Amino acid sequence: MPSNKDTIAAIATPSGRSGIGVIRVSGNKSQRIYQSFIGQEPENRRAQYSSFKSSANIVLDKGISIFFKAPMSYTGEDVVEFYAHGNRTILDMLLEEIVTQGARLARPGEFTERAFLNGKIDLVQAEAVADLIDSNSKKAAHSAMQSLEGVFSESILQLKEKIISAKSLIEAFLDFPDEEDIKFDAHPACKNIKECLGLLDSTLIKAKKGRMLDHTPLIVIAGRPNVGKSTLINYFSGNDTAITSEEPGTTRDAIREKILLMDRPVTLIDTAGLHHTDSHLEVKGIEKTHKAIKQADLVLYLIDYNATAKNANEEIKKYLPADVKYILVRNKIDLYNKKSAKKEIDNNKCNVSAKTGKGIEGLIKKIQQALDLNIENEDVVFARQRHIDALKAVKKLLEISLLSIENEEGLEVVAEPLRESLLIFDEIVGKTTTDDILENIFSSFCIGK
Ligand SMILES: Nc1nc2c(ncn2[C@@H]2O[C@H](COP(=O)(O)OP(=O)(O)OP(=O)(O)O)[C@@H](O)[C@H]2O)c(=O)[nH]1
Ligand SMILES: [Mg+2]
Repeated sequence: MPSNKDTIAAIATPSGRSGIGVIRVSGNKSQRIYQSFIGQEPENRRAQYSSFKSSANIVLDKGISIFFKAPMSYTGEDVVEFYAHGNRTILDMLLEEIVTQGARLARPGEFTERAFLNGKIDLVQAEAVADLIDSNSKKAAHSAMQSLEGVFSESILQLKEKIISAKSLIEAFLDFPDEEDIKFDAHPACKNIKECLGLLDSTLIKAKKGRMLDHTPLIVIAGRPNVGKSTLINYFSGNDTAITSEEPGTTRDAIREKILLMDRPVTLIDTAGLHHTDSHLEVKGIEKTHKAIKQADLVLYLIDYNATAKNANEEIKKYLPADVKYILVRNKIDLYNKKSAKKEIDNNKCNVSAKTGKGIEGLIKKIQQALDLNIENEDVVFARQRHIDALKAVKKLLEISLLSIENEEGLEVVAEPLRESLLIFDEIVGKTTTDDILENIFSSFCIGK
């Protein structure tokens, strides 16, 4: 049975060739393992260049090792890191040797789990470590880094303190026996709870926006055959992702491409043209188009520039479910004379040429607006769903408490929801937690972190 007392080891860099590969060891056997590898006692936090030798005195590799004495280490335990050559076979040999010296292989996220259990970081910060590693845009990385630095935990603490003071204001009156006839002054407690609700609302807005950073929106390019769908995906991806041709019905399968739109990753799907056909293959492709449209966060519905508004409306009605967000994109404007090209100011309409790139910048802005992607300069919190759910639960409890004050219910009834919300805050930062929650959080980490 694995225990928190075991010394753990893992390769902390991805497999494949690289300049260096890192092996990390944590636990009370770290010092002994260092000594056996390097042949001398470690100096705390000093980089040492030397051979890494097996217990049979064979040089396995040469590199740098650093020993971090507890508690001033990532995990809070004795830690040693070996920086070897980035070759999987070498790293496997070194790891095998470390295991023979008494360490066991670490589970995913076990180093960070120990950092949490040893009080080096709270649970929100531990989650931020994984979010930072998984982040796929500058904004996401920046927000995860802020959480790791404790910004989100600090706002949780502020909320908690406000509730504690509201609760103590109420509990102070609970101590007076009824006969002393001292009347409860609800005003200060109400003020605190209302301030807390205001702070909670702004934290929830930031957290919900931050949640978007974790979601890669799906944008489906749809329309009748030959309107330029594949040409558009190729323009966005900057390469020949899809075959284009003047022959209608060229695209048969849905083609996915992940791109960055103003530093935000989005998935684009080029689809088979929508129309009535007897071709068995095309029918299969069109079924996939309908499926993709249903899953889309946004559809770019392409029509030819000279299509009438009536035709466009009929197509939209026929092919797009009512609840799907879409932008009507008139393509091939390069083929039409300037006079007839009117500027589209409508938010869900846009004129472009997928061939020349004309109007694409405007289309990108409309996509950003439609998907609310434009959070580059906004203050967001890289929150997880469990944080949002917890904050919402606290909001409900505070509202119940306020209502109880207004209804002049007993002070015990007023204080109880405040007590419950404090427990929720403790769960967010991991002051109280269950094995299931920890297992859920740390199992999604990579090995070696
Ligand atoms: N002039 C001009 N031609 C375009 C433009 N976009 C696409 N085309 C041409 O229109 C034809 C059809 O383009 P595709 O991108 O293959 O059209 P599609 O909608 O993917 O067609 P299917 O896959 O058959 O449904 C090709 O010959 C393209 O070169 C544009 O903006 N201007
Ligand atoms: Mg196509």
